[in-house]
Amino acid sequence: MAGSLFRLKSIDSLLESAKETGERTLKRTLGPGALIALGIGAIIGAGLFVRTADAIAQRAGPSVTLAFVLAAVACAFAGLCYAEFASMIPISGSAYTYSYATMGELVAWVIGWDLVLEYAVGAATVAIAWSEYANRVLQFVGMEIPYQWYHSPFERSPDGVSGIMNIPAVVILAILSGLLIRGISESAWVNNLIVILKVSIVLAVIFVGWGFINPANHTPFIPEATTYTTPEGVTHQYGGLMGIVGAAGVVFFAFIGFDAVSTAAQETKNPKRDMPIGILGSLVICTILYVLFSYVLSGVATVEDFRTQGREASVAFAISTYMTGYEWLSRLVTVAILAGFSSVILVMLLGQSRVFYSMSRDGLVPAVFSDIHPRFKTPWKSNMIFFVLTAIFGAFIPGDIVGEMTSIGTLFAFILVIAGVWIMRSRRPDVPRGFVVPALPLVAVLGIASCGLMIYGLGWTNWVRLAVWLVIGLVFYFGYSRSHSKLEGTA
Ligand code: ALA
Repeated sequence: MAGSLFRLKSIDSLLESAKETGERTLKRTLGPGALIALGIGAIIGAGLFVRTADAIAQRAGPSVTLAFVLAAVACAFAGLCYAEFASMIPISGSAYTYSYATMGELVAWVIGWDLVLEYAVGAATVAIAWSEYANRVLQFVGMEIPYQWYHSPFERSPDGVSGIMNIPAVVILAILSGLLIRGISESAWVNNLIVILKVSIVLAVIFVGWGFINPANHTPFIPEATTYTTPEGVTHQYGGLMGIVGAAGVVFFAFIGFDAVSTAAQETKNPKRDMPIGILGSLVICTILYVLFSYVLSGVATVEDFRTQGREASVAFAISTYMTGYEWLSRLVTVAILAGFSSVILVMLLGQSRVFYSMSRDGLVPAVFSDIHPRFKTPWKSNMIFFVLTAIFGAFIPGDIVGEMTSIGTLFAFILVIAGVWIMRSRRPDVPRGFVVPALPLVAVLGIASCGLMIYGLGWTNWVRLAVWLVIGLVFYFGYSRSHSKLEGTA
């Protein structure tokens, strides 16, 4: 039994099957600039425009800017490890596939299961964020969604109205799942357009907002350590060092997506040189933007604002409340944010169906997840199932809770990936790698330590959520996957 838990998919057979499906013949067209754009397109989203305000309100006040630096450093370590894996095992399926070939079936299962938190729950988080800004757009034309229909039952407005379900979140998930089922081709120019749009609004907020910073909002920059209880009754460490560490776990969400760069290793002209440039380049650019943006946001509005009426569509709120004369900017930002969020949701839903497609082909989840539509050639049943799952999360769970679940799940997956690269270096030094992580044991140790620190900072409620999720996964693994695995009987 112990042997079968650690049975490995052989790297050689993976490379063979990649050949059959033509994945090895991808054209090497991407240079460093294209990789950086790919990263930024997948990275900037709800993390910056919604979660930052939560991190200010619930965890760190203005010291959220330091939290962004901490999260970025951890991502850089993990990103390098992703790049080595991707250049060694160039096949879709991401961290799940890498770990199946290196740490065995059980770990692969845990990562695949965990990626549901990154992709599906992450998509729900961004959909909830989308609904806040969609309501804002409706307000421009004199309409408004009643509070109870764009909030979960666990939320309450400052004047005491209880949420029922978040309908706009379900609607956007339905539209984008439908698009995926019909099949979309990812096009570089749409991505470039979205990147330009996102970066422009971030820069506009930084430049215009700088003049509206009220120094009183930045004093003290690191609030005194205490606790804060959200209106939903969850208590967090606020202020001090732990406030920053907790906030880093929250805003870590804003960096998710850079792993998309590593998955393009096989389409990169010169992975050895371009991978680190693409990953670190997009991270450095986003970190600079994020630090400046959060400095401005926390300086323009007060912590109290972000705890009360500025809790929603926080950026639009801050501009229209404090930046007199810039209502037009608030409108522009709101519409652009909606477009930007939609592309992030799409990427996440797509990533989710790809991972479960790979798992289904390996027999670890039912065949329905790799059933391809005869005409559209997409895993449509999988898309429908994940629509239902994400819609339930989006409709009935508050955004900060799903956001933190996404962060903790992804951090855990990162730790396993970093460990995998380390293990692989000693077990299979012979397999050629397009990109090699420099100073490996050190980078791995620092990567694991920094991700672990953020998991610690997210607090016990999130540890319990992650543990419950993993236990459900293990029940499924032992009840179904182990006996249905295509490798059954081989170990
Ligand atoms: N990093 C992405 C976002 O912030 C997931 O929306």
